[in-house]
Amino acid sequence: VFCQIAQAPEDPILGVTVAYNKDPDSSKLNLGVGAYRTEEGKPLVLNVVRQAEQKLVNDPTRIKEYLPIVGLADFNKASAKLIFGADSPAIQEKRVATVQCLSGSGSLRVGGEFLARHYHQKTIYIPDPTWGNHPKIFTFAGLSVKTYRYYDPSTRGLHFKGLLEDLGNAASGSIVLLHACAHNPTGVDPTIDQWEEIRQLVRSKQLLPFFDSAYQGFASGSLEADAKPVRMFAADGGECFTAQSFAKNMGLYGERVGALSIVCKTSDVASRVESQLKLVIRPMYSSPPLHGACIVSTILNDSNLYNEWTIELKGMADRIISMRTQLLEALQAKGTPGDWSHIIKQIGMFTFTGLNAEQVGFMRKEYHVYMTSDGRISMAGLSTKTIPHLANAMHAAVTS
Ligand code: PLP
Ligand code: TYF
Repeated sequence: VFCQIAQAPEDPILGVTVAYNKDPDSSKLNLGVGAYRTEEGKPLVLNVVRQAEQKLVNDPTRIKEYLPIVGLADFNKASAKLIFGADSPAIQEKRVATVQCLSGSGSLRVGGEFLARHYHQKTIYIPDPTWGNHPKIFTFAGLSVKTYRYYDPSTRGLHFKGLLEDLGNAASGSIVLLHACAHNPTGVDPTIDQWEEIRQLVRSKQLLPFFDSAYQGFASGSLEADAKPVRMFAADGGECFTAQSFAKNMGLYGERVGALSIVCKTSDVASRVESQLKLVIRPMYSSPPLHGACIVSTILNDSNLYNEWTIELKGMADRIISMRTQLLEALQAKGTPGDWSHIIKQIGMFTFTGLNAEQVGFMRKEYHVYMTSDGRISMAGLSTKTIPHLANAMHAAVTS
């Protein structure tokens, strides 16, 4: 058996790191994967995470029992509060079913499979472009994936007209995936006024909104501002799905901690929805991991740690924003042809540079700069020290 099995290709994003690791050049730069790095190029464990872990380790009552299928109750409550807001009517009316899942990816997968089993419409509209894992997650969950226009390469901004047209033409009831903030890979988000128009269209066509919130706090540095679009939808009384990740905003990547929340019409519906989510989760992985949920719960439920977290989070967001300014200034100083102002207009972890696959290939070969073939660079992988090298590579790519 398996003698004929084909070698699978590397993942388009994670494969960039594989190639980077094999490169012996000392000037190499990995701007592929969206993972935060310090100014020294090192992964960062937040100080509040260390403190929470100390508290957990020093507590002799902590045991390693299985969590329930739906995960840690205190974590679930605090996660819903974080994304929907403490004063959210949906939470107060107990209309939200929240289950702890394996980070953002697992939350999307569980939500997708729940919809494939229990929702009358099996089509999900995802933005074009979107995070490369989205179409795969939803297809394997049993949904049928279509796209809506999102990005306009000619303006390097939102294709708002195309978005409204495509969602306007979607069959009533279709599911719509929306990036809550810091759209990956484009770094282009709708304005609040545009979100309001999207919300009205979604509700008038009875589309079902499914938010992917992987960057709360990372876009603007404010947890509240980045949750605004989700809160607009959660506050209008209609249904809303949200997949939350703590990978980036708490730096808990490998702990795989996240949550799926489903806002329902009544508390009775929410409790039946939760009972069905358990039937999705049990045969998939039985129950979620304990450690990451305890860390998040400790931080979110302690006002001192929470405040410290918001400061550290803002520090990460601000460093990324400062990388944007520095990169733009470096290109302008070199007189690199073209308008590069989108570098500071886009938000979140990534800049969608507009460089094409050939230029990306050139930069990898000649400058050992690694990024995804769509021209996305992770701003979090840059530092003041490495920006000149990137600017040289980009300048050469567009002038050679
Ligand atoms: N959704 C988007 C848009 C992302 O960019 C990511 C990670 O990069 C995820 C979801 C999920 O990540 P994780 O499963 O590590 O939470
Ligand atoms: O950089 C990105 O867009 C993501 C990062 O288990 C990622 O693909 C990497 C590993 C993982 C989840 C997300």
